[in-house]
Amino acid sequence: MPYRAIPQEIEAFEADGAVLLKGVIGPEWRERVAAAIERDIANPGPFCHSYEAEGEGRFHGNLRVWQNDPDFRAYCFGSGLAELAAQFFGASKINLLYDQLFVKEPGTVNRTRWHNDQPYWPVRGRQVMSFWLALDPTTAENGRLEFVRGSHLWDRWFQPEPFGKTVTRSYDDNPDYETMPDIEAARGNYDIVAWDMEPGDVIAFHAMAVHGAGGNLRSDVRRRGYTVRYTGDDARYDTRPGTAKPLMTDALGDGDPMDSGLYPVVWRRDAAAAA
Ligand SMILES: O=C(O)CCC(=O)C(=O)O
Repeated sequence: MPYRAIPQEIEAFEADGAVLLKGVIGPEWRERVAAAIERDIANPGPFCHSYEAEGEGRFHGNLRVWQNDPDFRAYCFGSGLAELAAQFFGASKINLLYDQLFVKEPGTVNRTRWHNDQPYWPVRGRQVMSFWLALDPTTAENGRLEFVRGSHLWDRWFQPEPFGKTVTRSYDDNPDYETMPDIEAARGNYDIVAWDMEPGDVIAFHAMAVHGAGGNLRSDVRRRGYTVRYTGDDARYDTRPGTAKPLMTDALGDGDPMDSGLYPVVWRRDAAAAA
C-alpha cells in the first residue's frame, strides 16, 4: 500500500518546510533502487556531478537518472511518491521534476553546503518539493540532512554554487539572488532540525527550505541518498539566470505549465479517482 501522510505530517511540512516520514519505501523498491545506484556508479549518464572528495572517500552525484535506468524510472512513476506529493500540495496533478543521487562513500568528509533548491531550478510556484530516501542507516556521523526550520517561508533566493570542487557544473549569477550566509559558522543562530534515518525512511521537504548535510565520517557505512522531486498545479517553467542548464528544455517557454517530455505528468487526481 502506498504511504499516506497523516494530517500532523502535512502540518509539520507546511510549518517547518521538512518532515521525516518513517518506513515509506519497502524492501523491494529499496533493492531495485540500490541495484540501479550501482549501475549508475559503474556507468554514469551525462549529468553526473561528482566532486573531489576531501577525505579518503568518494562522492557520486547524478541527476535525471530516471531517463537512464528503468528501475529509477519505475520508482519515480510508481512508488507512490507522486501521490504523496499531491497529498502535501492538495494538488490535482503532479509532474516529475527530476531525480538525483547523492552517494557519500565511507570517509567522504565533505559537507553538503547549505543551500535552497528552487534557485537552481527553472520552475516557479510554491508546489515544488523533494523526497530524500535513505538507503543506509543515516546519522550525524555519516551525513544526515539538516534543515533550517521554517526557512521555506523566508522567500529568500540564494545564489546557486557547485557542491564541491568540480568542473562539471557552473551557474550564472543572478542579481536578484543573495549570497548564502555562513550558517555553519553560526549554527547557534539558526533553528536547525535533523533526524536519524533507517533505510526506507524519507524526508519530505519544500524546494525553498534551506538545507545541507554532514560529511560521511564513518569508515564502515555508506550514505546513499536518492531524491525525487515533484511539482504541483501552480508550477511554471521559468529560466531565471542561475538555474541549472541540464534542467532546461526547448519544448517549454517561460510561463508554460511543466508538462513535457522532460517533466512528465506522473499523477492526476481524476485518473486516480477513476481507477
Ligand atoms: O544528500 C545530500 O547530501 C544533499 C541532498 C540535497 O541537497 C537534496 O536532495 O536536495
